[in-house]
Amino acid sequence: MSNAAVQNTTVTDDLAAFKAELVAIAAATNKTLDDLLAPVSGPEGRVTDAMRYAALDGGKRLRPFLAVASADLFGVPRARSLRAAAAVEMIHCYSLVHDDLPAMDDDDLRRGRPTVHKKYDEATAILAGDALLTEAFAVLADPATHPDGAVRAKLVAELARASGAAGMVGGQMIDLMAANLSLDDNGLKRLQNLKTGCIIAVACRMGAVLGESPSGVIDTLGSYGRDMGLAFQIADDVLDVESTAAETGKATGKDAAAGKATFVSRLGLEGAKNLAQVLTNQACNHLVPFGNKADLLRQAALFAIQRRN
Ligand code: GRG
Repeated sequence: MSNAAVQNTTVTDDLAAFKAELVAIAAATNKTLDDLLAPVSGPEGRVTDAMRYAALDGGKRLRPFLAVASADLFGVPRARSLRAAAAVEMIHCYSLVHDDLPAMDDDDLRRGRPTVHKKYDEATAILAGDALLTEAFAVLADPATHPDGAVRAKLVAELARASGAAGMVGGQMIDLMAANLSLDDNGLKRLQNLKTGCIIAVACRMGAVLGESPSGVIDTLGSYGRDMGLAFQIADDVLDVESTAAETGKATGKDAAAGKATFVSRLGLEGAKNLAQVLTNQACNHLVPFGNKADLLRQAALFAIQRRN
């Protein structure tokens, strides 16, 4: 790790302001999701119940925070940015529901509770994931998200690209094949950028799109999100080794047991932590043009590597 990179950071270690805002945005996101995913009667209500189980009550809501805090840089009304935040969280929750299925990671525990297929059944979990995925785009396409149809179309295109085969789904495909691929460091970075980084980056990009920012500004926030997303994933690999299921609310130690390359297996614990710190500094450097207005985003980058769950 370069000392210059570490010294270059202007991030304060005091995350109190960030943590308070994370809690406030999480509460507002929960309310938005609760309204958008209203229960329905009739037999089809089972899938809505499963969607609510997957999306409400739990999770750090880091992606909603990033969407809202990025939009705040441009004075976007919260009524709009919270809808974008809810859409990103719906995609994230769908990905967790499908990732937990027996055909993928086969997990029984998520956010400290039984996974959706354990609580309901596999078919219901597949449908709940499908419906969260599609509902996310319905939310973005609604004029309540932004009065300008061109902005709404851009939001839809951004989230679709980040979620699909060239983004998160592509990353998940590589991950499922990873044990047989002998990935090198760059291969592992590419996998994690796609699987985890794309959705984190698009949350930031969507804030700038809502603010009707020029493409250079959208890209700058996306670069922040990409670097902090990779640091977040490295921290996840470290937590997978250093923490317990009681702390994280999900199974730990599974990647190593499956023989998958992780940042810890390739770089060692200290090497992985150092790389996460370098990426955090790099993420913060992208925020320089925004000055003090971006302090919460700086603290979010630090939180991504300091968290215990
Ligand atoms: C099934 C298409 C498809 C994709 C799955 C996101 C994902 C791709 C799988 C999740 C597996 C995993 C544990 C990835 C590591 C990083 C990560 C995304 C962790 C979960 O995100 P957090 O920590 O979770 O933000 P909460 O519960 O806080 O929202």
